[in-house]
Amino acid sequence: MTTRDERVKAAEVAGYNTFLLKSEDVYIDLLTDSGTSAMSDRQWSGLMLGDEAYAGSRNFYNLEKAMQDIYGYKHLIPTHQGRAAEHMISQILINEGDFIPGNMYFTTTRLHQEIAGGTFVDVIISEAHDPTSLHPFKGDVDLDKFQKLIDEKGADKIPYICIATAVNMCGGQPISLANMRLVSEMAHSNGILVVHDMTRCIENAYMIKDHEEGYADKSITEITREICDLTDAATMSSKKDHLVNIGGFLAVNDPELADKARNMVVVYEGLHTYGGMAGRDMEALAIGIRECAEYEHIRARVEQVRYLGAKLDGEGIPIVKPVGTHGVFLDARKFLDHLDQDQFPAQALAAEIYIDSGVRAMERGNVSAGRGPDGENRKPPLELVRLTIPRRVYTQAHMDVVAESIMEVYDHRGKVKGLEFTYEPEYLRFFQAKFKPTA
Ligand code: P61
Repeated sequence: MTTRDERVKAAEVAGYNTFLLKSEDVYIDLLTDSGTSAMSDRQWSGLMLGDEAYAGSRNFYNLEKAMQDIYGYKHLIPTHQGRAAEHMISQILINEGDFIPGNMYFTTTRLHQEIAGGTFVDVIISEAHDPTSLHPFKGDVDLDKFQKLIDEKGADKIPYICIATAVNMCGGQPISLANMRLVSEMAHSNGILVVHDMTRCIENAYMIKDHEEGYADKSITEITREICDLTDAATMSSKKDHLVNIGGFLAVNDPELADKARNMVVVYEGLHTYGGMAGRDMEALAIGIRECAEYEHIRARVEQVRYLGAKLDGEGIPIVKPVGTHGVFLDARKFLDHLDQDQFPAQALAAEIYIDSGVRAMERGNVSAGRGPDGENRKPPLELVRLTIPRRVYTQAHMDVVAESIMEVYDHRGKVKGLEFTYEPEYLRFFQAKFKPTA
């Protein structure tokens, strides 16, 4: 525990950026669910079975088998985390001047597409940009938007469509299998590949089981396979669903694409049988892949997120609804409706919550979206603060403490000041930017 005075000081030193706080100054850490989940006894035991041979470690083959059993992709190229897989697939498939449609942007994904010479195009349904829309599958693709892009730019300028499961930036919102099937058909009939950002695929599968018609009696693994079978390749940040602190991979079906990726991984990550991970980490990951698909686990995980969401919603706090899979997202635009979007309300709100209680959250709005090619802030429709729940770490009592703090901040919301940059990095500015309160 820290005192309020200590937190006021810590927030100032961190430039009002929760990424720049020291974790020892944080009481309940809801910055991210990335690499922050608790490994099980079985995963910890796996660490002791590390085969640290440079080449052909037995842990690699266990990992490859676990990935193939649960997701069904043919080839596995391990990486140290998700963005390394995004880098490789972008460099291999995108040519200068290409367009890459996706169901909402993700920060690292879009950046790698841009670095490779591509332009990201948002084709998610409009409901995804509206925190109050109760659409049950806000991760769905708007097929008219996708078709329009094909008509306007030509299918030969679209190497692939990137489909995320449990779409992060709009609140961990699922895509339905019915929609995915149509997207896959439309893409493939135009010679466009489907690349799956499967970082939270198991969480999406739970949502499908929970409320897509016809799936209540299917298992999480059956649903997961059905999702993956509609796609050609996948990027994975194993730091989320897979319950490990580090790791990721690229998975592909086409052997030629696999060869290109294997050739590239040795340049940037390490040999193709470890890709930047230690043998022991691959073993813990192989075990995590199987554990995360267990119904009891995924149900407890998503329902804990829903518990916090229901609590805040019940108190009239503006949140993104329906509550998604990995966190509760506060609608900062509504919460701090006295601030202009260029005063970074979500950044200011995340800092204020930290000062109130030591709870650390993350900005997901104007700062995260960065600047467009014209140099202006992108000003995304969603201006959110993400209260992200790590897996198997916190209890419902922790959720109660978080809810109390949010309610307290809500009571004095009119006093919260906006922010302006004092330092703005070129890439992924939200990670390292610094701010000061506006006068
Ligand atoms: C997160 F503020 N997510 O949610 P890597 N795709 C998706 C992700 O959620 C994801 C990656 C790819 C993080 C960490 C993080 O703007 C940020 O293993 C859907 O982190 O490289 C990561 O996977 C990249 C936080 C990343 C951010 C980027 O907290």
